[in-house]
Amino acid sequence: MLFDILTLFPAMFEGAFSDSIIKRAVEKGLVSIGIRNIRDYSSDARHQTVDDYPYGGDAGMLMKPEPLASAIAAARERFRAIGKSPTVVYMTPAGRLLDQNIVKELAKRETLVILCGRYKGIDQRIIDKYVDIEVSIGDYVLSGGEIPAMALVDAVTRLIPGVLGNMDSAETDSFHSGLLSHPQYTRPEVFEGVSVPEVLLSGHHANIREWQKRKSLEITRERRPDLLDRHCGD
Ligand code: 9WO
Repeated sequence: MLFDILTLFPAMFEGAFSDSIIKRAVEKGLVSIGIRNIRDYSSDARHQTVDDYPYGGDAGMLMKPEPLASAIAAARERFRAIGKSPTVVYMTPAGRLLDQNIVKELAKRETLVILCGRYKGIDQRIIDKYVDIEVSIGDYVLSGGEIPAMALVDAVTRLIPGVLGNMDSAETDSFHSGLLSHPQYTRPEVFEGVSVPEVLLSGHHANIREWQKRKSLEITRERRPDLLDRHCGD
């Protein structure tokens, strides 16, 4: 899986991908993450201008189309050189709400260019001409698309075969089955007077699996009944 992230704040990503799973995936050669500073693609050598006032007189500034188009072209060229045609993702509150199905789809694409907007957004002509999918991580406005981009890279990377030591972990991740996760416990057996559910101590795997599935369904029905409509019920 190859990522190319376009941002005005490359330093934001230094810590984000130094964690165990993503760092290990990069070290294993399963994932490559390029971070590209959009400002480097400004034609204005002196001021490296990347924003301008919006037509129509609205408040705020927009990201200019030229630096974005140049940065996208550079990312595309990186991938063209290895025979790949990347999917361009724009992180925006106006995008499709990210769910595990979209994550699975994007994980199949092999090469992703992720565009992180700032200011009040980007020139619409960039979206119309270059963006394949607009993605939101929730109905709120952040300062930019960088944090959503980190979330997307993390979620997609987890699905790349070989990234998680035990693929079963991804298989049993919340949402992988389409349901919320069952309650989970670890040692000590009694904590502040509360014991771990007996069934989990029984060693009876069939009963444990049945309890976990029942709890997942209960929690999902209570908190996210909308997910039950989509759950295949397997
Ligand atoms: C900024 C602004 C300033 C003055 C008046 C209105 C304004 N709207 C915005 C704005 O929406 N800025 C966004 C910043 C533009 C796109 C990049 N930014 C962003 C992405 N904020 N939050 C996201 C995001 C992306 C994905 N999922 C959730 C939030």
